[in-house]
Amino acid sequence: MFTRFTKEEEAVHYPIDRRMHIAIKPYMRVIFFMIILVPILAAWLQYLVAGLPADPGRISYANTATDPTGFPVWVNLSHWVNFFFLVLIIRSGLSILVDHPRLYWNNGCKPGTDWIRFTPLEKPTDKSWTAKEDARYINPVLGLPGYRHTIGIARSWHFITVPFFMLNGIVFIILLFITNQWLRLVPTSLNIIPEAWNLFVYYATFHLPVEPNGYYHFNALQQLSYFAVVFILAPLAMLTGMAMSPAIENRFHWYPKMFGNRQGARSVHFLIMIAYVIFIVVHVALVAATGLVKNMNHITSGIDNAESLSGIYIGGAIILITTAFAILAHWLSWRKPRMLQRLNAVINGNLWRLTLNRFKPTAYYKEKDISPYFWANGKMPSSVTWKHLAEDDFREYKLRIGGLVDNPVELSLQELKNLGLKQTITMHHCIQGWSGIAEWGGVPISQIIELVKPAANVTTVAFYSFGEGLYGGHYYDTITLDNCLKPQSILAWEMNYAALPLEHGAPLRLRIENQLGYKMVKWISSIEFLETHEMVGKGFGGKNEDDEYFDLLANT
Ligand SMILES: Nc1nc2c(c(=O)[nH]1)N[C@H]1C(S)=C(S)[C@@H](COP(=O)(O)O)O[C@H]1N2
Ligand SMILES: [Mo]
Repeated sequence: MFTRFTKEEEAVHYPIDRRMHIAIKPYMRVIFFMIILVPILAAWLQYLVAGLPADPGRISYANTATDPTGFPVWVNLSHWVNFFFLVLIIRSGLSILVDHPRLYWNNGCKPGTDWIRFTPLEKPTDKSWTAKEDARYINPVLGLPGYRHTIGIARSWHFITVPFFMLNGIVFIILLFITNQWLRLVPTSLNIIPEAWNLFVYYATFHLPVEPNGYYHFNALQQLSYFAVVFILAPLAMLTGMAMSPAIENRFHWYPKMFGNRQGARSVHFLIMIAYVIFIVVHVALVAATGLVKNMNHITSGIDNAESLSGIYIGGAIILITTAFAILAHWLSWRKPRMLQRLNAVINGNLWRLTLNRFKPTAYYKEKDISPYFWANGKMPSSVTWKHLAEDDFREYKLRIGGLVDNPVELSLQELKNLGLKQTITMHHCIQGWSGIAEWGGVPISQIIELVKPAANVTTVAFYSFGEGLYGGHYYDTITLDNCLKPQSILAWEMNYAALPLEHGAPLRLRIENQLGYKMVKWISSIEFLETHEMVGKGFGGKNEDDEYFDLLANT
């Protein structure tokens, strides 16, 4: 409706093969089955053998003087604000997910070791298969912005909305504890566990227990699940989200280990989303089954009344607004992507530059950590020049280094090697979601900087490739001078102690370890020192930033 694709964009975003297929490994299927089925079977067993347990509703729902009364405006407001942002976060998250439609429990992401994949395709073994080719299509009704390989815009939506979601949550929790409303959510007695179980036996066997009036307090199962959503799911979602950031992983190596490893964090992040979706479905079903009109009045206007339809109208209006915003978001995604990209950079790029970027990335991986597999990405150069160079093992290769420097040079591979070798073992983070640990050897960019002597007004270094971008034109990216000077920033000709393979960027590629993979230009042809990144390409700092609206990172 609001999307206008050019031919090239259509081939990427709206491919012929749009099948969605979910394949879960048997061992994970068994685990999910157990988690869902075992409690339900136990409930049925108890019901069939011993009958329904005493209805906890009759025992403990007498109101006491300390009970919070009613729903203050801030509870209702934050409930719906939360709903509004959660929808945006889940939908943009789905778009991000299908850009690398596989989840793993290991850092190396070897195809076949995924525990779930959202693609009908196994990785082909008879031809090269890049992560970009592996990306899948998602319907724009489900995903924001949907279609295929729209991760740049999807990330903008995800990261623009997350701070609001967090802020809403923080304000909610603060208000919860400065009033007595926390008593609704936080269990104060261990009795809640057997009580919740008894209620579960009711629901699982299709019985409705006596309901407390939610105006004063919730039943035990309701309290436990609301508690879990606010105090477990939401914080875990934030922590696992942060564990996927290269900027964090490279400085605080222990951090993703809280979830096993970086891919464990990504898998848990996904499972939290699933838990949210299951919660929403059950929550809405029970709200409807236990007195829709009254419940809607509680959570909208805050009145305890089972006749007035005002709650239905207000709730309905909020759901309509959320849907209308989804349509607006779709329009913005395709008509104003630059605005979204910039807004994300203003909110998160600056935050990131002012905090994490001040820490130096450190190396800590050992040889034993090297991944047995490493995805390749990007289009191999099709240029005749590069092919000729490759046929001759790059003996004729000359790296041109120029721009605003006192001493422009052209260096052969051997001359580069004579400058010195630095080896690091690091984790690579592709924006699409996969990772891999490899050894990289090459010359620190700081050495090159010393050699060419950039002018005082240089802030940025551009790296140009022999290869092309997704929509044609030379691939390039820019790195700030500050980042180039970090010890982990190297021009690499070695991968895993052997010559850099052609598909991974021979003869020379960039390694900037606190950045996402797309900043690390492969098949480098030349380097240029610049006053700002705005002077090359479309001026956004790189081919992906120009054409695919990828994060502007430090280029704000
Ligand atoms: N020239 C060029 N360099 C590129 C790309 C590309 O498409 N062209 N893709 C980037 C991306 S998105 C990633 S994740 C890494 C992948 O490096 P690898 O193929 O060694 O895994 O290369 C980066 N460098
Ligand atoms: Mo990437």
